[in-house]
Amino acid sequence: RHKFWETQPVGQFKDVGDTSLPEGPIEPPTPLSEVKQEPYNLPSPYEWTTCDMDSEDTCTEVYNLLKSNYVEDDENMFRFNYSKEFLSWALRPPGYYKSWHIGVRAKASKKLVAFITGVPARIRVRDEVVMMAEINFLCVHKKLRSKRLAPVMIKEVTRRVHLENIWQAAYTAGVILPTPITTCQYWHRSLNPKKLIDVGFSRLGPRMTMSRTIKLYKLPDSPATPGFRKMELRDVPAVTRLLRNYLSQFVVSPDFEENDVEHWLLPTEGVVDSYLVESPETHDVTDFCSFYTLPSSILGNQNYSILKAAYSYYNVSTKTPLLQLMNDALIVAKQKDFDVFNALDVMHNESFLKELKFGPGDGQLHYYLYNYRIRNALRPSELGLVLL
Ligand code: YNC
Ligand code: MG
Repeated sequence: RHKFWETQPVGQFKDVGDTSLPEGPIEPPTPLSEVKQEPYNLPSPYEWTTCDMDSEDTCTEVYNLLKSNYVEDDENMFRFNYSKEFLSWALRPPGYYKSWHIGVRAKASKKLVAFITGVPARIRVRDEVVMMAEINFLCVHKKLRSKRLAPVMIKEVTRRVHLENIWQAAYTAGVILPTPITTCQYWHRSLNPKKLIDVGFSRLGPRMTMSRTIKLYKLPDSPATPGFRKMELRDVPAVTRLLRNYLSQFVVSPDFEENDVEHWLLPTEGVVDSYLVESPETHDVTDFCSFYTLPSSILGNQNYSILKAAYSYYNVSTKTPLLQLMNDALIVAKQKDFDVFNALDVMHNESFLKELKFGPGDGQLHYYLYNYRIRNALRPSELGLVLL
């Protein structure tokens, strides 16, 4: 059934429930001298390119490929529209490798037709911290689909990850592959219900009028929690401590150090927003919330072309109830003119989703590890990892 994935060191469907298999790496690392030195072969009209994401022009080419060919919802009404600033942030964390930003060009026209990326991350699985690649932005131009290009791209990124002496990876996909470590659901909180209904993102509930719906989703003009403010550079040590302590309770999570927190969580205009609660009495940082900006193109609507979406990222509450903290996050997202606030049912998110009027989405998001077996699938609430 999975001609490619059956050949890969991933948990296989036939092994689900087999408790005799050990947790951890499926294959041992090989000596670096035994890693294939040349790129995999592409069909002859195409060639490999390493994408220099420092270059404005390359960033624009990648942006345009994804804008027209990346992930759509099941009904093909929306397509992710990652901004250039976002791509530049997502692909250049501390210690990134340019060689992991892989493109495919048509030899004749030099047009970029496919893409896949990795970035390095320390991921903790139970009490082991494992160096991994986070694989993202796999995309093949619509006109080149179903030609088995994706397996070649995956093998090539794997080869380049191996060349850096890294043997594990983490990734998410909307499709079921062998085999998810957990399956999560997206929940959506309307901030601009009229637009969401107009573009077909949501529907008017039964026995609901537009004006009742608008009233239902109304939010206060400003956050309620005393000491709630934007995160600043000087907060990096306190946020790192808060986050490390919080994430340690989940089975799988990133192992963030200060430089990671500075990169991934310090606010970047139009890319990532982070807020914290500084106790007005002690000046301790007690709570933290964050979301990233990922608009979607609206396909074929007369009135609107972009859906502005915020995605819940990492949130930590120690003093402010999580419900109140996330309500404040909704308020600032509304102030920033987002149309919708999305969250997965990971970590402790279930505790606020229903009460804060999030509704369940249709698509599911499956999480995977490459070359690392987990004995039993996790519950989403045991997962402390959000990929972009
Ligand atoms: C997918 N999303 O099952 P089998 S998510 C992984 N992730 O293989 P072809 C996928 N594999 O089943 P197409 C996949 N989608 O025969 C399909 N596959 O074993 C598998 N869409 O290849 C599929 N982006 O080239 C099958 O298919 C084989 O032309 C078929 O290309 C697929 O970024 C794709 O959804 C997804 O652009 C590129 O449909 C194309 O359809 C497309 O004939 C729209 O491929 C955009 C989209 C995917 C977003 C993402 C995470 C990717 C993870 C890749 C796996 C990484 C493994 C770890 C590597 C490092 C290891 C180390 C160390
Ligand atoms: Mg293909």
